Amino acid sequence: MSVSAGDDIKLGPPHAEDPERLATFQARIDRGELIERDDWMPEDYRLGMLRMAEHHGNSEIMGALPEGEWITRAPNLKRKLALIAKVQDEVGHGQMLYRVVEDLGKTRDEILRDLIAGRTKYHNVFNYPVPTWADVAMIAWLVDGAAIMNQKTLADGSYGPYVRTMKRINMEEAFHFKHGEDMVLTLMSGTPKQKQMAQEAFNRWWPPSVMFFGPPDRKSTQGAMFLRYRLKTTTNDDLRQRFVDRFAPAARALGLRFPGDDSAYRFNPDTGHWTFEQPDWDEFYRVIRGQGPCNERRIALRRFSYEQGAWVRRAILGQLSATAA
Ligand code: FAQ
Repeated sequence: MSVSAGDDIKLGPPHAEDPERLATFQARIDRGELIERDDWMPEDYRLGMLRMAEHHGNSEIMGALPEGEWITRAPNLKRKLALIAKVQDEVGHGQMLYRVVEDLGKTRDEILRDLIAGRTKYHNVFNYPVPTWADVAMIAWLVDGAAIMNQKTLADGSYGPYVRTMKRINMEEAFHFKHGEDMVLTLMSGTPKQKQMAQEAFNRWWPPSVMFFGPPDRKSTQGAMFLRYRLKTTTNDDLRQRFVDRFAPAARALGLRFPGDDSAYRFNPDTGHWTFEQPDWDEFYRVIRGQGPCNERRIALRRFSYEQGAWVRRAILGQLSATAA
C-alpha cells in the first residue's frame, strides 16, 4: 500500500487488527526479535516506523544544508576536506533512510514533495543560522553528539532495516563528532577572539541541542506507542538528561559558560545527574511548525534542488523526449 503525498498520517491507538496476530507480533517484539520488511506488521507499527525514518531521513538531508554553506569558507584545506566528507555522509544517510521509507510504502517523490510542501518535519536544529565557523564546530560537537546519543538507543530497536541502518550511520557520526570535538578544542585553546567566537556559537547551539530529543515526555505524542513497539527504547527526557550529563561537564572543562543562568548547571551528588535550565519550549514548537529563523530559506533551497533535478529523474526513468534529450 502506498501512502499518498500529503496524507496526514494519524497514529492512533492500535486499530482493528486480529488480536491473536497482534499478540504474536507483540510477543516477538518483547522477546527482542527483529521485524523484517516482509513480515506481517500492524498498521500503526508500519506508519510509526515510516514516519520516524522519514523524519530522520529529512533531517539528514536538511542538516547538510547549513554545513554545506561553509564548504567554500572552511579555514584550511584539512577542515575543508573533513567538512566535504561530512556533508556527503549526511546526504548518504538520507539516501539509506529514504530506502527504508520506500520499503514501508511511500515513494521517493512523495517523500520529497511532502518535505518541500512543509507537510512533514525535520529536526528543529537545522532551522537556525550558522554565522561563523565556530557554529560549524558546535554543530559537529553538540548536534552530532546528540544524534549519536539518540541513535545508539535506536540501534536497539525492533525494525531490522532501520536498526542495521542506524549501526552504519552511527559509525560515521562518531567520526563527525570527533572532528567537532577537535574543532571546539582548537578554538578554546586559541586566541581570545577564537574563544569568544566559540562561546557565542555555544550560546546559539546549546538550547536547540537540548531541544533535539523532542518535547518533555508529558507532551510527547508518539512516545508511548513507540516504546511499546520498541521503535524507541528510551524516553525523550531520559535522553536529554544523558546528553546534559555528558556535555555539561565537558563544556565546563573547556571553559564555556551556559547561556541563561549558568549557575543552574551543577552536578547533584544525590541524584548522580547534572541540573540544567529547561529550554524555551514555545520556541521549539514555533520552529518545528515552520516559523524558525531559517525554515523558509532551507525549504526554498530544497525546493530549488528538487525542481532543478527534475530532468535527471526523468532521464533515469527514460521519460525525456528525443528532442529534449
Ligand atoms: N525536531 O511525540 P514526540 C542528524 C516532533 S539528524 C523537530 O516526542 P517522537 C544528521 C515529532 O516528530 C538526526 N520535530 O515524537 C546531522 C512529533 O511530531 P508529530 C535525526 C520534533 O517521534 C547531524 C512531535 O514533535 N535523528 O544526525 C523534534 O516520539 C549534524 C512530538 O514529539 C532522528 O530523526 C525535533 N527535535 O520523537 C546532519 C532520530 N522532536 O508527530 C547534519 C529518529 C520531536 O506530533 C549535522 N527520530 N519532534 O507531528 C526520533 O528519535 C524521534 O522521532 C524524535 C521525536 C526524537 C525526533
